[in-house]
Amino acid sequence: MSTVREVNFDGLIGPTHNYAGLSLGNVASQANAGEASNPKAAALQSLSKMRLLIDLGLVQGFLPPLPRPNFKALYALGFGADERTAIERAWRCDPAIVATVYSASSMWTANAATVAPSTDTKDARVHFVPANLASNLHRQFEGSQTAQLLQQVFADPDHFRHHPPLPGGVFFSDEGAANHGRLAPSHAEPGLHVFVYGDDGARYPARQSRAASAAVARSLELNDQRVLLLKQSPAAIDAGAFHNDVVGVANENVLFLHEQSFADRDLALARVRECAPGVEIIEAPSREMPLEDAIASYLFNSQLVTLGDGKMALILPVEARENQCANDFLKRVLEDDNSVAALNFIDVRESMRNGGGPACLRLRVVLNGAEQAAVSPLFITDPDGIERLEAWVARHYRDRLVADDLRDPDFAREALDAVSTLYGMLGVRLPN
Ligand code: SUG
Repeated sequence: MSTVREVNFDGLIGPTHNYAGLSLGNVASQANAGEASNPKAAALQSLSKMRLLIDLGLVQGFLPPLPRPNFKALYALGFGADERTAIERAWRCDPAIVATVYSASSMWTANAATVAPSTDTKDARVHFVPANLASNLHRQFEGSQTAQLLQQVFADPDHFRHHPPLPGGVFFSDEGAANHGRLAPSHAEPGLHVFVYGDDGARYPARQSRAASAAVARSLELNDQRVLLLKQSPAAIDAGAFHNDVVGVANENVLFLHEQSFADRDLALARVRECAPGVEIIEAPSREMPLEDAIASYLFNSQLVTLGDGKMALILPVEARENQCANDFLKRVLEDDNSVAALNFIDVRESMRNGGGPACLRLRVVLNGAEQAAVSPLFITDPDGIERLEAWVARHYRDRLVADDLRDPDFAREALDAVSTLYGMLGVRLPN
């Protein structure tokens, strides 16, 4: 039996999780701006999701939250050289700036990087391009720190190759694996890399540029014949699909998606069929599943995972069960003759209210046996590890956070101390 498997690295939700309405075009982020958040519930939800995947027999990795607030950024913006002064002055200047440095957005590790397995790269190593997340201020603080974390997780240069985030800011705006899917007969075999970019024509900003997708494909050192660049539908972006993973997900030979994912649907699917022979496309037609319902339910922002028996399961947000169209469509998917054998619904409502479903919360890395052995065990968890993380959350997190709390320098210290305690407990170096 092949020892190649996909390992998911979930983002553990940090103690500053809040609803600041920072993401234009992200319907949930905009709708919940200013609401009270519950960081403790958020983190426990993310840990329950990890536990479910372990129970399903998968290897589960995680990335600890990045330290927030990001005082380095406030100092660099000229707000002063000590924590109290910097928060106070930044708040007086513009509370939105304070919100950006507090954001716990590193939880959405689908945006951490784009990853290519060693079967697909020229030097037969696993390649990582951390996303520059240039489209949003709060997210562009992540790239360099995430890169440092990934280098700790995948430290062995014989197996892993790390590239820097793309330079050039918005000219090469890259949001990582959320706009990338890999199709292959199985995880172990060479795959087709499908990069989906946005373009002009949408009311909301397209957060992945074509130039960035092409640059990521080059950096990953993929075979040109196995790269497909497809344009996202402006209608999907305008309806709230700010990342392509809001309207589709791929796993091995299966592509599960909404009819309105691509600008030119017929051409896109024809190209996919041509480049990935044997692909199984499970498509939700708009008449059965209006785009608005697809986005409200985050049906396609599910994890599609292969279980030990080779069958596939969808890990879906509970919102997909609550939405009539999504629920009916899912019932049909289960009854039809296709690879999806099971549905698992999970509650990640705290993240969902910022536009982050199950698929946003994980970075997928396909690894062979030797590569799995080379991954730092500090970042792989099991039921006991989950319990330790839950105890840490219970000890350090608040169960209510509102915008005004962010101006309190004591809360800033509390959050930073909690995260450095965690890094100390795990034996992981804090990124700077
Ligand atoms: O980048 N929300 C994130 C959600 C990311 C979801 N990821 C994927 N689809 N893969 C974003 O828009 C909202 C933060 C706030 O408003 O406080 C936010 O950043």
